[in-house]
Amino acid sequence: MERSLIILKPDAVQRGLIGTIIGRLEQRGLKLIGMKLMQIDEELARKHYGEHEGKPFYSGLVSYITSGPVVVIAVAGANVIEVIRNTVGATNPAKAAPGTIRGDYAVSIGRNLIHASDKPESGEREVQNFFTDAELLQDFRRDTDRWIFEQ
Ligand code: IDP
Ligand code: MG
Repeated sequence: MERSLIILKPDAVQRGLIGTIIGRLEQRGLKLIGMKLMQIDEELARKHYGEHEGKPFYSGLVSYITSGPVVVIAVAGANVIEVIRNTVGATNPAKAAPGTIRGDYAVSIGRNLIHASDKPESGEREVQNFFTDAELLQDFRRDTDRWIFEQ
């Protein structure tokens, strides 16, 4: 079972898009197992975006992600990494397909609304960076699962 971390970035919160974006994730059929509103501090931001250290956009990225409250969400299920990345759309919203979250609600790469883990190992690491085990309802039964996954 894969796990993925989603972050509704500060621009999503400021623009009042929390409900809209979570609605899209729910409608896709994703099972949310953890969710909270928080402000990311610089230490956590640097840990989360460690792979980008040294790139020209890194300091702007750390300022952006720490600039205001975010909503962090953990998702569990088969293939959730691929499914969520496709729902989120390309990193640069100018190139993201219509119908994706970034393609429908954003225009600029430095304000692209949402983070989603890019591979299963990052999903695991990122979920553990943001949630304690006690905050995750990993095993709750969802009655609609049999209508979303072939059993
Ligand atoms: P991803 O969020 O689609 O996985 P990454 O390449 O992992 O994209 O980049 C992480 C984040 O860094 C992006 O979501 C975006 O917020 C920011 N970013 C990436 N490239 C640029 C850039 O060229 N200019 C400004 N910000 C960027
Ligand atoms: Mg990434």
